[in-house]
Amino acid sequence: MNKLKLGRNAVMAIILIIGLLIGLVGCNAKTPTNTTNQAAAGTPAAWVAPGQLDTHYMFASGGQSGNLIVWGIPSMRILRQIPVYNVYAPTGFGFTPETKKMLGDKTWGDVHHPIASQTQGAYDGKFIWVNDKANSRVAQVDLNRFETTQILDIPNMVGFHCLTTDPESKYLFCATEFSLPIAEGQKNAYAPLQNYTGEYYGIITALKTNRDKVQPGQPGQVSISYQLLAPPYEYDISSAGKGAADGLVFFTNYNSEMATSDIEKNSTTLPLDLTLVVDYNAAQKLADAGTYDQVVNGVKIIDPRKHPGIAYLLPIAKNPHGVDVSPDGKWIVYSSKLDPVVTIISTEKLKKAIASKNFEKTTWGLPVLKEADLQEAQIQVGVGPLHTQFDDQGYAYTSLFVESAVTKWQLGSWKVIDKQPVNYNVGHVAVPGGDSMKPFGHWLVALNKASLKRFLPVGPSYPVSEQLFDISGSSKMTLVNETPSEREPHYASIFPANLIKPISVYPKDESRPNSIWSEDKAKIVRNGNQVTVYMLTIRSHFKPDTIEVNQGDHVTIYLTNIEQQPGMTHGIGMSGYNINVPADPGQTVQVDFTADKPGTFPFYCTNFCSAMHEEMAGYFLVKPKS
Ligand code: CUK
Ligand code: CUA
Ligand code: CA
Repeated sequence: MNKLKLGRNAVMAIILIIGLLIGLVGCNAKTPTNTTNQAAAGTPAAWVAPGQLDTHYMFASGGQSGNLIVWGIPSMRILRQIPVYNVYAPTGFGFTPETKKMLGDKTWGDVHHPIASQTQGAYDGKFIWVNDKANSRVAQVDLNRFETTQILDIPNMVGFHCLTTDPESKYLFCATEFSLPIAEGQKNAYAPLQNYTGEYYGIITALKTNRDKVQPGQPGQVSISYQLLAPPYEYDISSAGKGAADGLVFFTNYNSEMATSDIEKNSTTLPLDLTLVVDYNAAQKLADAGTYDQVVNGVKIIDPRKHPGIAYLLPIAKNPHGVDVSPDGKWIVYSSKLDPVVTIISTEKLKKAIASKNFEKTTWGLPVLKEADLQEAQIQVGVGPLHTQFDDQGYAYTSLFVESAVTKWQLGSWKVIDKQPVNYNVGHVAVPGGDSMKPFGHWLVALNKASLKRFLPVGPSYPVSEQLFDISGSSKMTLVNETPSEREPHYASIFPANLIKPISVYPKDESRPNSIWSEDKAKIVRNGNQVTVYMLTIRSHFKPDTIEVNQGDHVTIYLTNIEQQPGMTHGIGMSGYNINVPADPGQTVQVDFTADKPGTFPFYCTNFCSAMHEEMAGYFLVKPKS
């Protein structure tokens, strides 16, 4: 998307010309402003009275904030920020040994795609996986605790963009956006750009979720299964098949031209780009049988050119971005950024063509399918289509970035039903369950990259905006609410609220290692220069509340909040040693540091827990060496 933003004017120009030629561009394509005839925001359909609960959760990408943002729908109230790739003081993320280790030396992530775990093709409310485009990582978020429980670095990829899962969420699939050379022991290996076509690769990674091995709150167990070499194109978005398309996974790319400079111009010379279709069962079978072609940085790599039956190239109209599979899997919907169309590929025709080896030619050693044979329809949705979601009534919704609108169309009849303006430059749209086999419909959120005059100004950059549409009617979509959000939003997963069942307290568990549950168990244990503090907290004190160590000691504090009242969080905050760790009711948290600075360090409870909250403090003393 970033590239698209940079080249917005150029892209606009090309598209407007195309649009004018085919008579598509009417007044809708003009830049919308606050004068568009949108319904007033916050209409009764979106009204959630004080004290009333929302009917849906939305887990939205927090972009460069590195967070997953949790909203209530339809109120658009922010309920929680779940830190994934960044230090976040309110939840102590990046302050405990486990979370420090998860983050490593990285100080940001670029969250694009929160992918909801599924069982039998339906959202099951257990996990969300999110990618980090910036640093090629994938993370697991546990919806029982609303916390990140794993961050996994993926070797041999730099900048991976898409993420998708199969209907049982056994696997996750992702692909490099930026092709690059691969080499043992290196993350960013060197090869001259002149050797691009021979020495650079696109990489597809298949991950196993191993989700059956994970108890709620336990670290994630996502592991790398294998990687596939792919032509050095720039892979954009992926969607795993389901239903009729089960076993396939689809990847778009916008640069089959293999441009390495002036990409804005040079990646737009072909009318069709060669997208990738992978038979992941066939590839997994090879990996399971121990068949692979090389191991690089610990990952088994399969070269699909040497194993026919794994990967195919499918030509799709100009610089496709999103690819989305209809709930029954019968239709694969490709959105062409630079053509005002979505192209519908028939899964039945695709499977037939693969089975009968009806290929046009070979490119990069991979068979190329004949698009004209597979195409079911091409729908004129409007200018700059990016992503499509589905509802439970047989309708599809495609975002139009350039036109700043959402088009509603019908599966099967391929008729456009409605188009509504959004404000402004929409990226993804999200519908509850809208990428699964069981969409719930009713709401659609447009995750816009900007807003024009919709909110009070906050300096030279505008807030981005998220706009809520009621799509429950059979024809018109109605704008009912909107809110500014964190830059920059991409995808979101929306759930009916009853699918999400977080714990309200950590149950008291005396067998939990290092926890203490009564004041007589509070103690400070010295072992050489290791000082271990077993501390508890309850309104309104810490026990022990005085800790004295020698300069140079290594200190570990296990703090157990023995409260069992929901919402009763305490926390330990201490300046001088950069300590800030909240403990939710019933939780045991760990603080680990070396007391290398002598002095007196008051610590205090960071959460206003009672009338005696401020009295809830203690002293940490470090006796100077000399
Ligand atoms: S991408 Cu952002 S609007 Cu990273 Cu899903 Cu299409
Ligand atoms: Cu405990 Cu404030
Ligand atoms: Ca292209």
